Amino acid sequence: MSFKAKIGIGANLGDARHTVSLAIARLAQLPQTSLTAQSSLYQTAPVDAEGDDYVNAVVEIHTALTAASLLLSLQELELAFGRERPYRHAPRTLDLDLLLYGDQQIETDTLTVPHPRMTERAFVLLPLLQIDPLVDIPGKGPAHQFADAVAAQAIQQIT
Ligand code: A4P
Ligand code: MG
Repeated sequence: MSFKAKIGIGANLGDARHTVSLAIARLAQLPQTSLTAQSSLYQTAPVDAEGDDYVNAVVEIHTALTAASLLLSLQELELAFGRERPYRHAPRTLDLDLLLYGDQQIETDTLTVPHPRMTERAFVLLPLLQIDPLVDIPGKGPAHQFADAVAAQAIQQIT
């Protein structure tokens, strides 16, 4: 069985634009997985965080990996890009968030899906709506209804 998943990508250390592009290529190479859509890259002001502007993007994959093993693969990729975790919301070379996994709602010690803060963030919502304008957030409804509330957040399409 295969699931459609959406992954949020963010970086604000080093050559963030290059990192995000490489990360998308690496996601396409995950086992039992194909990349089915990718948003533009966006330059975004940090939200609840410090440091330089971020580069953000969202991709869609079809995958036979379980949500748990997909999360492990995302964390391995973060480490491969030199991610360190000195403190919460610290600047990061690469952050990969599992936003949506099929129509599932998941709540474990290590994984919450849909990603709990995705509806409050332009850097997630705008790229997500770019690749899937009618996307539904399980438990919350159509994603587009949250776009107005984040309209004041600074975000600029760069590719
Ligand atoms: N975890 C639980 N659910 C998930 C999920 N759906 N996807 C757990 C990924 N991880 C999930 O994450 C901490 C723990 O969350 C993991 O161990 C995993 O088991 P983390 O990546 O180590 O820490 P973090 O990213 O610093 O914290 P968090 O809470 O994930 O932060 P957010 O909400 O991801 O926010 N501003 C702009 N402009 N662009 C950004 O990309 N990103 C953040 C991080 C803040 N501000 C930003 C951006
Ligand atoms: Mg994260």
